Amino acid sequence: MRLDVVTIFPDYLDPLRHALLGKAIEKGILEVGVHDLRQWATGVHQAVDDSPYGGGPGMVMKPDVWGPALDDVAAGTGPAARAAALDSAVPHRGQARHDELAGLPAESSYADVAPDGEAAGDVAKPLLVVPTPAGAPFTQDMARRWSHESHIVFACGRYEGIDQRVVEDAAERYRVEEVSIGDYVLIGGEVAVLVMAEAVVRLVPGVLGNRRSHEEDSFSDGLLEGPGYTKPREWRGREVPAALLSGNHARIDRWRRDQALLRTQARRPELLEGVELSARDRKTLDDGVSPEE
Ligand code: 6GU
Repeated sequence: MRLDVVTIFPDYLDPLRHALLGKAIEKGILEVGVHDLRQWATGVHQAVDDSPYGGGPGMVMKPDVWGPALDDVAAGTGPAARAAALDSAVPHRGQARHDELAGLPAESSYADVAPDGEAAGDVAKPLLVVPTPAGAPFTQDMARRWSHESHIVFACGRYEGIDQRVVEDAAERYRVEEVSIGDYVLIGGEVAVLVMAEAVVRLVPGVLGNRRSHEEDSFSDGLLEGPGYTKPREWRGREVPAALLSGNHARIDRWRRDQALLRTQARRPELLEGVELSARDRKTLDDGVSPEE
């Protein structure tokens, strides 16, 4: 999977190199390019924004800067062809490309065949994600779908957003999604990109050591995940719940399901509407306690 981020604050994306995502880069599963939008700015002031038509506060990011930037990042041309990979990134498919090593602009730096047996062609149109508080909610389902993409480009807006024509025009070269990570306003899309990149990349096979470890995540069955415990068995006078010490796997599974149900009822009751409940599930929710307790 290749991720490209276009931003006026490239340093903000440094955490993509660390921990889980850095590991994925080192393993060759992930390739990351961060591009400074100002490379596409023209004129003496290198302006990337201007006052909004119709008046009002703030500034809107200029289409004549974003348009060429997204063209180049889709094609791997122009400024997008060089200095794309972060320090720890190893180019995927194992080998550095000679044009990159020579610092030469290539016709296209990206492989033109999508992985996972996808044919090159229209399905190979990269996904353009535009983070905005006015977007559709980013969900675990979206993260799962995006984990199969071969190329995702994130366009980080600041100020009052990007001229809307950029999003419309980009649909010629990309599949475009405007998304929000929650009902609050951030200064720009950079932190939202870190959130989405981590949610997506951890689902790519080979990134997490244990494949089962996301089958039981919160949301994977529509419920919040219940509490977890490790040694010691008693700590500061608090015991690990007896069901977990029973060695009876049916009882343990039932207890875990009950904890997930009760926690979801307490914290996110609206999620229960999307979950298929057995008679036993309903009894736990009605009683407010697990029968395995
Ligand atoms: Cl994706 N961007 C910005 N700027 N603010 C947000 C957001 C995204 N999601 C919630 N608030």
